[in-house]
Amino acid sequence: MSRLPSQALDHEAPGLGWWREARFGMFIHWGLYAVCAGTWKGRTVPGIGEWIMAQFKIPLADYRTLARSFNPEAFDADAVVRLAKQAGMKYLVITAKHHEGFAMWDSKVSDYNIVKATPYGRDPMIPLAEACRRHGIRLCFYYSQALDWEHPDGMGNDWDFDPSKKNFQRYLDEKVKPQLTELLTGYGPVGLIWFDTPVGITREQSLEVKNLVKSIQPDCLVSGRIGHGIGDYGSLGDNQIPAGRLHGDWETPATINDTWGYKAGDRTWKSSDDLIRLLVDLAGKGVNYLLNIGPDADGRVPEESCRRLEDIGVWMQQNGSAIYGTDANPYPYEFAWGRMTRKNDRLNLILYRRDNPRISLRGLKTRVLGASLPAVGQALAARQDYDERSGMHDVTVTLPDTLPGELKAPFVVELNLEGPPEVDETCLQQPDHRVLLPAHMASLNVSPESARRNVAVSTNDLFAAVAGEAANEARGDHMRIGAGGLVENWHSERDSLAWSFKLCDAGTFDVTLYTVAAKYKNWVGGHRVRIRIGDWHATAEITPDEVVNDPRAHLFAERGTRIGICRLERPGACDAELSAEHINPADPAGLCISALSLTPVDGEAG
Ligand code: H79
Repeated sequence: MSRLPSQALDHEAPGLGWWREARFGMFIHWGLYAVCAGTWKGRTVPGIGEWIMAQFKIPLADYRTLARSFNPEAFDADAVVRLAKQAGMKYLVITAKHHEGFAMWDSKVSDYNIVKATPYGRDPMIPLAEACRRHGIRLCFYYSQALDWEHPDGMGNDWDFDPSKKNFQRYLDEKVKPQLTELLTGYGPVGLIWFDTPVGITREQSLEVKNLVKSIQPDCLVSGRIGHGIGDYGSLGDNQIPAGRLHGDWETPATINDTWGYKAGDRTWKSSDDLIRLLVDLAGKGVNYLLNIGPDADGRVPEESCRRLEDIGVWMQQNGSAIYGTDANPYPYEFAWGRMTRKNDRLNLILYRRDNPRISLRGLKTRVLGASLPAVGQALAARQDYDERSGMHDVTVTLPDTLPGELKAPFVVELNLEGPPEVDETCLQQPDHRVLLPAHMASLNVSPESARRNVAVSTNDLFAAVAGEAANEARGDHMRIGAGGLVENWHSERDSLAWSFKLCDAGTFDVTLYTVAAKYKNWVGGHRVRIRIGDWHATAEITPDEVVNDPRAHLFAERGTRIGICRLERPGACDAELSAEHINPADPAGLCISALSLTPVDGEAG
């Protein structure tokens, strides 16, 4: 069973239907930081560009002069919306006000806005709203409700303003609420307000802000980062890819390179293929993908972003039916061959490669009525078996000898079922003989001593606020399964993990344990673990034997450690246990587990 947290809602948000159907949206980060393009007085900001003011503690009096040279004459609202539409995106979220505090619309609340303070002198949200209406894209606004480096009472700016003199409520009343009122009354229907980084905001204050939104536009959604678990849907961490299916409504905001706001030197462009895989990966886990572009100070969208969005659009044209309006993979785990989504009585198998003449699926109990390649309307032969001795269900679909020319990986194989899919939710040995035991499917054995060290996480902790928007988790400082599906915060040698799984064929396996670093931190390792699988056991030191090269590991460094060779003689129910003999105190993340994998040694298994 999957133990990934679910987004606990105290209500069913009205108007969430379009958002669930959409699955894919465009994020736009645009503000004064685009003028710096990542550099201030010859110094380039490490990391994300829109944080330059805070990173260099630029005095407000200096930062605000950027407005004088902000003249984005090349901004073409219609072209931006067409770019989103062509990419297959269904909603668009633009930074009305980011942490810097600068309003990107004609705000009467403060002159610190694009109309009053720049030579441009126009409100880009007007043509943007019109273009969204014209092209059928939902217009949404990002609004930083807690961090505001311009207002003396906003959170975050402690270089111009004395934190001890701040009255945060005054900032909410003087700036946040009147500005949100403008955004919700001046531009027609707003799909959602994307709140972010709820540092230093109380539950009551988050509720006040949410209630204000609903009082003006009852159907306008609020993002999970409003704080305190009261959003209409959950927000994963920036660029976070969970390890398995999530329950409830989730979204991951993500970048095409590494920055959100335009940063001239950031050349870390993900490939179109990687971006398509990320979209597929998230859809398979029931997560919306909100993919960012950062226009420059002229208002131009970087060429690299445009090209990648066009590539995604071509793929979506052909394969969108496996993404839009779908639910997560009914299996709690992911597959080596690709991902799966579900729509009613249909399963969409999205294959990353065509490296086998057949695709086999274990554990599907529902009868398969037919299989096809929907993109080319070609039926495929499918066989379904049930082995009474092992209790194992098997489906095998035969792929054509060569894929039709217009089909490019990842490609979709559709399975039409007699009813809603019913699947075996235990970890199963896969048809390629591999066994993957993901951390989120483990049962945790937290010792009473560890469990007692439960602490409240302060809402002033920036990382807790962003990475832990899954704020509804009971957070303690003991071992737990985080929103991303990792076993994290393992600091006690008394704690352990266990999995049960089904083995179909006896064999000899390479056992590898995958461990992860804290976000943005280096991988440390150096722990000693003990692993038992059936009667076999081994101890090992966590060393970086294999570098995981997966987009998911981009911000969360992941390494595989070879544990040993294990022989499993008896097919059937098996179990595995992982315990810690020594946890390296030098690792800030503690022991953080992604998965245990058993790979058949060549020529042995089966
Ligand atoms: O809008 C984007 C980011 O600016 C915003 N969320 C996405 C959607 C965001 N707000 N807070 N954070 C991200 C956390 C920021 C962490 C960091 Fe830093 C900023 C890491 C490096 C720069 C703060 C400053 C922590 C270390 C240095």
